[in-house]
Amino acid sequence: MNGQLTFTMIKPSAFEAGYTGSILSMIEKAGFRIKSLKKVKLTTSQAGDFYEMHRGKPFYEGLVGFMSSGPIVAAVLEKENAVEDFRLLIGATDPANAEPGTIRKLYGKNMGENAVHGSDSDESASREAAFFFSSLELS
Ligand code: IDP
Ligand code: MG
Repeated sequence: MNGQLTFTMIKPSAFEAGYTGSILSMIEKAGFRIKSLKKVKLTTSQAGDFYEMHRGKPFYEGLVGFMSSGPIVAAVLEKENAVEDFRLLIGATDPANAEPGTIRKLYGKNMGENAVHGSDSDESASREAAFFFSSLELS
């Protein structure tokens, strides 16, 4: 059975552009409930740890620099089949390849500044939620 939770971040460029309200509205309209929510600014070290699995890839340094360049909004979302349904809602990693009507198509600029993060598995969702939120904030 697929899990009920996923984790998302509104990335610095989308936050800075003032898309937070519109993106959260799209998420709620798509049937996700916001379980936990906060605005934070990551240090480069924290962003580096969050994206640990990408360490060594050509885009890693740029990704870490970008994700620590300004505030982000982190959230845990609840819905049946959350991980898969949320990936459909956000669209492909590169906004240019994302389906019309998806969050990345609407609010992403390019492959790096693609508006939002979405967990890729139930295991990632658990790890990522615990990275940002205490057990009290997740209850
Ligand atoms: P995902 O966010 O769609 O799961 P991942 O492959 O997990 O994509 O990559 C994490 C993030 O790293 C992407 O959302 C994007 O911001 C950035 N990224 C991935 N591949 C590239 C690339 O080829 N160039 C620039 N940035 C990239
Ligand atoms: Mg990913």
